Amino acid sequence: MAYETILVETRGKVGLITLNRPKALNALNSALLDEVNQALDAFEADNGVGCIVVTGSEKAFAAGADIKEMASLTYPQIYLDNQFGGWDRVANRRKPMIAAVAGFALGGGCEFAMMCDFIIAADTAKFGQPEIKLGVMPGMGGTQRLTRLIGKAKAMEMCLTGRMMDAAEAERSGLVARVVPAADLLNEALKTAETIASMSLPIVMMTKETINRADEMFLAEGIRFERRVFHAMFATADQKEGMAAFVEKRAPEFKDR
Ligand code: CO8
Repeated sequence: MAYETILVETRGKVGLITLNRPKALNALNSALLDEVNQALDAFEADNGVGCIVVTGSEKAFAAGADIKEMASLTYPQIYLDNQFGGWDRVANRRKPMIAAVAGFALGGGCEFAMMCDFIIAADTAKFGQPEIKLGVMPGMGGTQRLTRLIGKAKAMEMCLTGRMMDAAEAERSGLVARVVPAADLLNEALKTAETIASMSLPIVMMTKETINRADEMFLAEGIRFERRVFHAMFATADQKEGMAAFVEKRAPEFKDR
């Protein structure tokens, strides 16, 4: 499959998507969105892939939705086309996704990173929701996801002023899981993804689905959902294997696919 706006490869059990519009700092246009979804469709259909990493360049993960593509759209056009509705498909993937972010993650770029299950950031990363400066606001989930991740005070300040947050502040605020030296970013993200991909795939996917309930449900309902899924895990061979391996002091061999 030949892609024009992204590079796609598989490294062991990890699917890697590299955003590749260097002249536009990886601005997210419709072609890129379509290609990201095609690549994710293929990774999700491939039982050999256990985790997905999305990354950009040294200078930019992505500098936002493509402003040039959007600038002249009218309200009826953007509404009728459901502009960027395809991002909901990106956000609702079932396999785990890690964003490996160096440089700018602005506007839709920050929102794309937050759609992933967690972010590993290079010490060069800069996060921001500068849409207010363009006379709009975040439109790919940023008002909701950023607020849940870093809290109302910081989310309000960032969305209302458009200021950027560096990697250290992003880690302190809970936006990113971990900050690593820029030179190590891809290796660290791939290593983390390999660790996840070495686990039982169905158990990983059930865990992801259940953690996401924390955002979508009230606490009591979320805890009930967690218990149901936990019980269901005992119907898998991987649960039997994982616990038997611990008791027998050996490494588990997960096979459910
Ligand atoms: N869209 C299109 N092109 C872009 C974008 C973008 N978001 N960002 C950068 N580019 C282009 C520049 O126009 C420039 O192109 P050219 O060489 O043809 O002039 C090239 O990339 C390099 O950029 P700069 O020369 O500006 O590079 P600098 O290093 O000087 O600056 C910055 C880097 C600070 C990142 C700067 O490029 C910038 O401020 N970019 C815009 C950031 C921004 O405002 N992002 C938010 C976009 S809006 C958005 O994401 C809304 C999402 C929700 C939509 C939902 C719809 C339903």
